[in-house]
Amino acid sequence: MLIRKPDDIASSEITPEGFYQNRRAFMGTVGAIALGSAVLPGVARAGAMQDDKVTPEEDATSYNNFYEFGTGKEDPKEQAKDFQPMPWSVNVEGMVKTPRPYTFDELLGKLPVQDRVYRMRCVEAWSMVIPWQGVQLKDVITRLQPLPSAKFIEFTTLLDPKRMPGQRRAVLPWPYKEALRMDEANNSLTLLATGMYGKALPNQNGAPLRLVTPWKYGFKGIKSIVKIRFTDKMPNTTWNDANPSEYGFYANVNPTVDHPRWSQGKERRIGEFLRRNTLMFNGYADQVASMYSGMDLRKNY
Ligand SMILES: Nc1nc2c(c(=O)[nH]1)N[C@H]1C(S)=C(S)[C@@H](COP(=O)(O)O)O[C@H]1N2
Ligand SMILES: [Mo]
Repeated sequence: MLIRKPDDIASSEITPEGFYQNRRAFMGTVGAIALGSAVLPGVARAGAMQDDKVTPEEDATSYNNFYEFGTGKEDPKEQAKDFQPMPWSVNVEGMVKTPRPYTFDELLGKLPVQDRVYRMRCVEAWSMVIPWQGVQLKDVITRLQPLPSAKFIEFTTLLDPKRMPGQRRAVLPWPYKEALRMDEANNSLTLLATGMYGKALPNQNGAPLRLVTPWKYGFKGIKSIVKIRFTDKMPNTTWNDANPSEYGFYANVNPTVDHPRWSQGKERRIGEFLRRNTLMFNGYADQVASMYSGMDLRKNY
């Protein structure tokens, strides 16, 4: 069992401890873009609803899923603490004007910085509210100029068992891959995040660059991206490869479609005691539902 049932998550696992260590190492490296404009939780509220309080930074950086750094929720903070994300480059491949490696700055530099507070819902039925900094993926796509024939965009995480100790065990088919349909990628909600809580992205949250799609389950939010590929065929994705009966390509948050092993109707907001109802498309239906009109969302899960 790769993903545990929500009931298996002990409350002791969400206790933050010593989370500030190692943070400063990243300031001034990837910080340039992430800190381009200051944001404080509670100031930039775009995307969050009234009763959504920002999750304490301690929790968001000490209770993580990042199997490249261990399968336990507290493993990534510890096992990623010496990871050096910079220098970083992203290989752009496939149906695109100029396939080539891009440096971090070539890919993201000078694009408008976004501050977005998003609800994030893990398939394991816990959720958080995170203030992200990053760029809209659609701005990156415009810069890269995919060919009109491209229908999907695929992302791949770094493969380097020396730097990512979790990859020494075959708990998932490495490297981790995710993909979006091109209209999903060009939706205004979709971010390539470089920071959170006004700081450079911590290693355990996917430094230096990760995907954020708040209407989809968390596993779509691929971390530490080293490859972007444009294609006309629906790509395989890691969780779908690992367990096709449990994880589909679309992964839209849908409280009416249960996971085979548990209900998706409710969620535990990290830091809260009572469970909340999970909202269709995680509450972002206004912005995303039209992309799926005519699709059977029970089949296309
Ligand atoms: N490369 C990679 N990306 C990943 C994962 C992973 O194991 N490896 N886990 C996913 C899952 S299941 C979730 S819920 C989110 C968690 O993001 P967070 O730790 O920043 O909250 O990252 C996603 N991105
Ligand atoms: Mo997840």
